Formats: sequence, C-alpha cells, structure tokens
Amino acid sequence: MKLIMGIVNSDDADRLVNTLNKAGYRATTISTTGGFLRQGNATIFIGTDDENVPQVLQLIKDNCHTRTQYVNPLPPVMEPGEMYIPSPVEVQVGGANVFVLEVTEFARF
Ligand code: 2BA
Repeated sequence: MKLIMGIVNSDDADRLVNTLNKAGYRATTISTTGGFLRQGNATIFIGTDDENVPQVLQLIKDNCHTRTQYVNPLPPVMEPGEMYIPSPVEVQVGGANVFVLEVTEFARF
C-alpha cells in the first residue's frame, strides 16, 4: 500500500477531491502553507493499493494546473538617501508536487 501526498493549489483541491471520490478513492485534505511564498495551499493524502498509484497520479495531473505568481524579493541593505524600487520576480507554482510513500501498516477500526 502507498500513501500519496499531493501539495496542490487551494483552487484545485475541491475539484481534485471530487474526482478522486467519484473514482472510488478516499482522500483527506489539510490546509497548508508553502515555505517559500508563505501562501495557502492544500495537501491531499490518498491511501491506496500499489496498483492504483498510476491512476491517482494521472487524476492529480489532470486536475491541477500550473500558475504564475509574482514575488517581491527582500529589499537590499540601503545607504541613507538611496531608493529601492521593488521589481517582482515571476515564479511558476505547481500544478502539484507529489510524494509517494510506502505504508507499513494501515488499520481502520
Ligand atoms: P512554496 O514553498 O510556497 O513554493 C512556491 C513556488 O516557489 C515553488 O513552486 C517554486 O516554483 C518556487 N520556489 C520554492 N522554493 C524556491 C527557492 N528556494 N528558490 C526559488 N524558487 C522557489 P512548486 O515547486 O510547484 O511548489 C509548490 C509548493 O509545493 C511549495 O510552495 C511547497 O508548499 C510545496 N513543495 C514543493 N516542493 C516541496 C518539497 N521538496 N518538500 C515539501 N514541500 C514542497
């Protein structure tokens, strides 16, 4: 068995979970925050048998889209009288960052 952990854009999470449920997969969503942009994203956990992993990865791929975001870099150290004009940097985020983990035991009581 595997635990698939997908970090996705919050706007894609509902559609992805609905699609997973319709395809017969169970999923858990938690609200998370990216360490770089410090913006909200969603992390979805799916526990499933090994043979289902390719299908789940395909569903994630089909439902999560890449987005362009802009970040303002930290201002440099300034001398008195100097002026800093921030120029945002383009960053491509997602569609999804996915980890597939081995599950040693699963219990449902
Ligand atoms: P964030 O950490 O907020 O990163 C958002 C996007 O910023 C990243 O998109 C990447 O394009 C860029 N980025 C991140 N760290 C960077 C750095 N040190 N220098 C330059 N650009 C950087 P994605 O790679 O698609 O990542 C989207 C989100 O997935 C991340 O949000 C984070 O929450 C998660 N993530 C990605 N890789 C991860 C990893 N190896 N471990 C844990 N979480 C990860």
